[in-house]
Amino acid sequence: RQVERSIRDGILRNRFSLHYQPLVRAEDGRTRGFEALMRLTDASGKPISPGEFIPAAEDIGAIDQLGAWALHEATAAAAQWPEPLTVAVNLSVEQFRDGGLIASVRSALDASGLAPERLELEVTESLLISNVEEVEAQLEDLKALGVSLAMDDFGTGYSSLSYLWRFRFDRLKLDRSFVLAFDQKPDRARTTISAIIALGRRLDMKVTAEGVETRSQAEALVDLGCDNLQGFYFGAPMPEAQLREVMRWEA
Ligand code: G
Ligand code: G
Ligand code: MN
Ligand code: NA
Repeated sequence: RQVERSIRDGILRNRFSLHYQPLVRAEDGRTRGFEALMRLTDASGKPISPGEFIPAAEDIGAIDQLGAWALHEATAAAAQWPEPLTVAVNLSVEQFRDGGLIASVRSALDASGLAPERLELEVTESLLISNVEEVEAQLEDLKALGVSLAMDDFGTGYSSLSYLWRFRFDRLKLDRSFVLAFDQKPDRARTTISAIIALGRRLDMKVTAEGVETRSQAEALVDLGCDNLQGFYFGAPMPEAQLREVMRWEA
């Protein structure tokens, strides 16, 4: 398949990169960190959607290598940012299969010198569908390294609530469909989101709303008590060079 060729080619020719999207604090709108999002271009420089190349990379067994690269790249970048800005890296379920994940995270932390508290790892609910015990053991090992763990895209999976009690995630990232729901059924959206925030609180998790695109959405989410916000309203994913510009740091 074309996308598989682009992945193999992309690895050989360094066509993968990371973009960074700001994650802001609800109480004052200040940036507390960035989520790293993987990007790939084809030979002509045209971007290939992560929605396409991530699953393909999982299929062909390339995600371990790419995931390890992303961990190294993102931690190396974040180590240059002002403290205490954090970086979040997405992990694929596949990275929990071969047993090399913990070593890979440790190696990225060691190589970059980044304090573990400044690294956040995002996993989706699908992680907890099979091999729960094995996965949980690895999540414990990751926590023991001092990194924090976020449940991503919360509310889209099959398992949402049934697995929440099983493991102490530090953060819950509300899927952006909840934010979209504001524009359709504001009252029901409000009730649903505030119940999830209350649940998160009770389970000692911070709650991030994703996909915030408008000021009125941001205000409503702050009112409801979200801890952090992320979305195009605050900033789209951008290359590191641009991020430095936006944040006005010296290179
Ligand atoms: O980047 P985009 O904004 O289009 O992301 C699309 C999807 O790809 C999201 O579900 C995101 O979690 C996933 N994704 C982006 N970067 C990475 C990555 O580095 N590793 C993994 N496993 N998934 C990623
Ligand atoms: O699954 P995950 O949450 O890791 O994926 C993040 C994806 O969401 C990325 O593809 C990113 O480009 C996209 N994204 C980030 N902010 C917004 C937003 O405000 N609106 C929309 N529609 N997508 C967003
Ligand atoms: Mn994510
Ligand atoms: Na998400």
